[in-house]
Amino acid sequence: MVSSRILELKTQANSESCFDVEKIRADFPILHRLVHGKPLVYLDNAATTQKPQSVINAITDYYTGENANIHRGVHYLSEQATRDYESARETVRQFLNARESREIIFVRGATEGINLVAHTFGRQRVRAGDEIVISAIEHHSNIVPWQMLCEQTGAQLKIVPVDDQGKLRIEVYERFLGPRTKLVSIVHISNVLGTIVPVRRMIEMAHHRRIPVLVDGAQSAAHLPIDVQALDCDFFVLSGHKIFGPTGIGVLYGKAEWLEEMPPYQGGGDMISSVTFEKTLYNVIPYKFEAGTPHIAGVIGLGAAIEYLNEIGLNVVSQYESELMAYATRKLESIPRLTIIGNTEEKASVISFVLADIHPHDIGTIMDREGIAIRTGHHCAQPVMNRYGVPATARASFALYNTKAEVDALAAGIIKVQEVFKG
Ligand code: 7TS
Repeated sequence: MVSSRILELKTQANSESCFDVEKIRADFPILHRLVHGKPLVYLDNAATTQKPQSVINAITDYYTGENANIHRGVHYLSEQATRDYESARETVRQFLNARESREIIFVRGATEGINLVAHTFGRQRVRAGDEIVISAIEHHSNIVPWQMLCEQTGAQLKIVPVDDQGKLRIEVYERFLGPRTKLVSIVHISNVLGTIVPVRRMIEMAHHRRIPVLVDGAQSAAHLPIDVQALDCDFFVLSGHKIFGPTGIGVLYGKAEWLEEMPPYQGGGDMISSVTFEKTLYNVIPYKFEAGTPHIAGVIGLGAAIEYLNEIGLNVVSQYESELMAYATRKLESIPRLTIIGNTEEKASVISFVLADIHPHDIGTIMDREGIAIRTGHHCAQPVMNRYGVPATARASFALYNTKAEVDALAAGIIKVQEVFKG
């Protein structure tokens, strides 16, 4: 008993001493620039995160000293580029704790990952009368591909509703799961409400009925440790640019048994094992899904981003960010005429809010003059706006390099907006 308490204190002390936010900020060159003559306060991390120097260096080093196409040359540079590309795949495998690296497919981002599954798994398995279950708090990229599939096949979307706080109504979800359900595709963390969706439990419920589940991890992978084996999800997607890596690169994880069964997504080089005009034989996974020259520099940059995150540790990040979220929530709640949209207990990294009588776009514009970058609009989640009866929200979204001082600047900025409109 005593020793476990000592261990707990040691772990706590460790995580505090490991997390030095100023040291982390020093790794991100852009955080030191001015915007409109003021220090940049970057609170638009749900849209994209900034890049540490190590990621920028990895990309520069690749183009400076190693650029070559992969999987096809016997020359030195091609072999080195291939090694680095494949070693990044292994880095991603460990990051997600996938069983095998062939379960890791490089795509352009979360959007392409979802489209890939809709086009392959979806077209192969979904028929008229079937159902696909999503939720009321999805990003458009986890709505539209399924709508398109439904239009093509005659299948139907079932939308799990959300309560006033932003929590999914699990009892309705459970009722939706039935013999016609072919897939559940569900967000892990909402990009508007910040809700952490209980995906583990939802996957378990779906698996009871042998229904596969895709998890949209676009907003979770930078904030929570992900273990696809523990989640037991069938598919998981993420975007590199939201986890401190480059744009244009992302990951689709899929269980090998699904990926092997699925037809290819695009045809071209690298995805074949042999081609004649009569018949083409496809390559093994993951290559079957990686047609054409991939985003090699992007993959190498993503590998560097994950190595950067690994050095800090997502457990430590998650603990730091939840303290920052609690601080920011208290601070914003104390501002009169401000309403936070999304108030579940389980929230991460995102605070959406509205101010009485002031359009979010005006909030964003005035904040920008203060050097504060927040997002305003519908955040590519128009159904969420409709659900809460607002045309748009202002959204502050946090990452591991944000500080309490920046939260104070945000709050001061909001008060300034209110003063401008009072005047
Ligand atoms: N899923 C979620 C939950 C997202 O938040 C986003 C992007 C995507 C999928 C798509 O990611 P992409 O990298 O393929 O574009 N979300 C946001 C946002 O909140 N503001 O800008 C992009």
